[in-house]
Amino acid sequence: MAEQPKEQLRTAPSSDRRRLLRTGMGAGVAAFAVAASGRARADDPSPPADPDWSQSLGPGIGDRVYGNPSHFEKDVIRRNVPWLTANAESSISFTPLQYQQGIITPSSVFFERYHAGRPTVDPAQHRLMVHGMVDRPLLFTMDDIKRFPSESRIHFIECPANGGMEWRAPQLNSLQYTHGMIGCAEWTGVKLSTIFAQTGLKPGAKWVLAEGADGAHMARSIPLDKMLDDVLLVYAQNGEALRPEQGYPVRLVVPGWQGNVNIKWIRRLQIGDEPWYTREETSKYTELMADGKARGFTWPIYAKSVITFPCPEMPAKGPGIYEIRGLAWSGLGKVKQVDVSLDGGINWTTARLHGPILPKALTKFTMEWRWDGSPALLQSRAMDETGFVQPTLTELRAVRGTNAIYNNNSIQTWQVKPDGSVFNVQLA
Ligand SMILES: Nc1nc2c(c(=O)[nH]1)N[C@H]1C(S)=C(S)[C@@H](COP(=O)(O)O)O[C@H]1N2
Ligand SMILES: [Mo]
Repeated sequence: MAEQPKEQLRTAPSSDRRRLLRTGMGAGVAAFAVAASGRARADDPSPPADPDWSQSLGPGIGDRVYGNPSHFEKDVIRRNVPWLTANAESSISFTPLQYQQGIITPSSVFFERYHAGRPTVDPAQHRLMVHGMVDRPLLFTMDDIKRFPSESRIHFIECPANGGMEWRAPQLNSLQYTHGMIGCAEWTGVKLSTIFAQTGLKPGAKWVLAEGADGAHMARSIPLDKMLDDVLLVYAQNGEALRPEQGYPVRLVVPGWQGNVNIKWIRRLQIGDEPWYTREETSKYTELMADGKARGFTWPIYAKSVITFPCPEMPAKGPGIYEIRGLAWSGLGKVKQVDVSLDGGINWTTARLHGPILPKALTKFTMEWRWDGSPALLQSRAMDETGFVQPTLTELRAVRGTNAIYNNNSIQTWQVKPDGSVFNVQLA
């Protein structure tokens, strides 16, 4: 908004200059009142007048309390789609991305995915067993794990079923439900390479089975190369202990790879020379292609982005100046560029990327938008540092068909109507 004439900025997007002149207050104060409330009367009790609460004491510091958001922020919560799963134990809740500011997802609203509910794991009792093609099979306590040299890194975790409901037609008019199976956090833990340096690895070792302690004993075969490259055994999230929802006391974070390999409540790592073909890599998490064959072991999350403002939950409020905001990510590395279209992909403008731009992390983008109130079709398109460009849904369907559930990284279209309301639509 830097090149905006000063006058327009001072009176704010939706101001009415005639109303300003009628207030009789100082010009600067009047402009502020109009900007904040859309109304300005000399007898208005709201600030800059002093309301009661600004002239008395508030509550003092608490004793041993864990803080909560303001109660005015009560809508910022995870939500689930009741018809999506048969029960709450094998289900998913969605991150309220429409409220996320910046790249970090607060731990309290980070999406949750359970195959057998959320176990209560006592860290004092928990053990991680490392065995198979190793020189020294070892059992690690949580104290053992925390003594090793640590790493803190910011990464997203996305379930590949994110957007899976949208393959055939738009289903849910909500950013939270079309894109909320993702979160990005600062994770702290130990590199797997540090753990394997303790156990040693036998020649020929190529695969690692990672298994959870929950009732599902969710287990995935992961190539040893990836494990040694950048995988972390994580015990902390956003500066505090991992949340039970995210796998307390310890989980895998497999940067850039689909959510289900990020095994939570991890209790076992077995080293082998071939994959195990568990239920999660045969019946589940394979992709049924148009020809009826299924492909398996599709690990990385490819370049993807979405506009978070405006969106169905966050409509525009009348013509004026806005900042289109969004998030972009890639499991292959850093986001290099994001383009935004206002006309359904005919014309594109390069958006501004905001730092930090980190590999395999959410990246914020913005673009100034002067909206004249005419209908618009908003889209964003991410490109990552490998040159991978986020596809349209039509392009994706041509390759993958419509049997698919997983890995829908297509360009999202938000239709903005003249009244500012926003709808999830798909272009033919
Ligand atoms: N042990 C175990 N690990 C698990 C799961 C599970 O049900 N059990 N769900 C997986 C799936 S499918 C996803 S998408 C991610 C979600 O991580 P989150 O719940 O921290 O968001 O955890 C993965 N790790
Ligand atoms: Mo998932």
